[in-house]
Amino acid sequence: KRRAERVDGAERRNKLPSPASSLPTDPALYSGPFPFYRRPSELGCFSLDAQRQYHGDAQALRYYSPPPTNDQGPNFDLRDGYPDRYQPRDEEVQERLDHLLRWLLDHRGKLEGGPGWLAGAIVTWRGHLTKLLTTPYEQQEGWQLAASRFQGTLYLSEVETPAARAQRLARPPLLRELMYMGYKFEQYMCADKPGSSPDPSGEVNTNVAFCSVLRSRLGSHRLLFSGEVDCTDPRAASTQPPACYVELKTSKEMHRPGHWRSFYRHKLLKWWAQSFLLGVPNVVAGFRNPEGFVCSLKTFPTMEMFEYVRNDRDGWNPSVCMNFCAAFLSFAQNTVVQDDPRLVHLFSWEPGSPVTVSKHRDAPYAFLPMWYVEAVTR
Ligand code: 0WD
Ligand code: CA
Repeated sequence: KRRAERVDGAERRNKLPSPASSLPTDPALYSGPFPFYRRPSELGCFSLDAQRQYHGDAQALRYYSPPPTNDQGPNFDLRDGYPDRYQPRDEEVQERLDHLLRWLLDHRGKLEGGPGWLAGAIVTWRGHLTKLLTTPYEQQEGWQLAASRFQGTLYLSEVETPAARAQRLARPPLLRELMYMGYKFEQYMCADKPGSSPDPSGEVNTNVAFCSVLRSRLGSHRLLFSGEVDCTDPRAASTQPPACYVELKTSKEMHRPGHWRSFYRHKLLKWWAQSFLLGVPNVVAGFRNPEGFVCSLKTFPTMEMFEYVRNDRDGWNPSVCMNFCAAFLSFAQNTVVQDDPRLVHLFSWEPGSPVTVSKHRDAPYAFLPMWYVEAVTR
């Protein structure tokens, strides 16, 4: 009996600290100094065509081609072509990490940092990291992230929450048109070739995408992620990606100081998080009037966005965003210890609550496809 107790005690002492069961998201808990974030470097890219088929090249990359600035300014009708020249992507198809895994399968043997690098990395979409960055300030929409460890690497893939799915299926017609207008703006601002002009007479097909694949590091967390890039600026000071990339956005025209304040507090936070992660230096906004016309453009350098809220007590702080993201990645690394592509830890968050975890096996949460697991295992 005494021996059994001793063994128990020894086991207890040798046991690794059990991971926390939840993670708080209050901004006040993450207001330390800005953590280390390695300047993202592009490892490669891929394209998705009009049929949403993968190509291991830059064929879908477009070129920034703003209207000449000598006249009165733009007059883009964002509703033109809706709905007859609109081919929206089928949102019922859950692609999860598939396209990024296809790229990784083709390039994993030649990654810089050597063969061990990937085993210590986190693989995900940039959009998932954006959601983590904005979590301490988000008051509307929760999220779910599925996590699996496989050959050391931690893979993170978003799961559509039941609320988000319900909202998507009940999306009001005006909101559908507003989504189209964002893509139409891209068509007015981008050309297919470096020297040419935009052609707004064609179709808007949201299956088409150009994705950059990058490497970075947040604190001790190695990152390999991919993000969709709107266009490259052939006249940018640096021709080296991601420094030549431009993000395009539309937003409502603003007329009162209160409108601008609210824009800085909410929209600019999301714009900053998305472009900062990938290293996109400029976001070009088109402001649309109530009739759906863009009559003014404004460039927001990503590194200057924080200045608009620096002295605002209800503003956001980049350090809080990055510290929370680093804390979540540590939380996930410490929670997902078993190496098993069929095992999923589901991290769930709703505004006003901490991040919680649940454990699942196989369908519907397992997301690493068999073609990937088998190809990497052999
Ligand atoms: O599996 C999933 N749950 C998700 C997959 C969620 C979000 C995106 N994706 C896919 C998209 O289909 C796309 O191929 O990942 C790729 C984009 O990844 P990302 O760059 O990490 O995503 P994000 O930064 O959220 O969005 C970048 C752009 C958007 O631009 P705006 O200006 O609206 O932020 O990607 C487009 C959109 O143009 N985009 C999408 N396009 C089609 N379907 C989607 C989507 N679900 N989400 C974003
Ligand atoms: Ca965009």
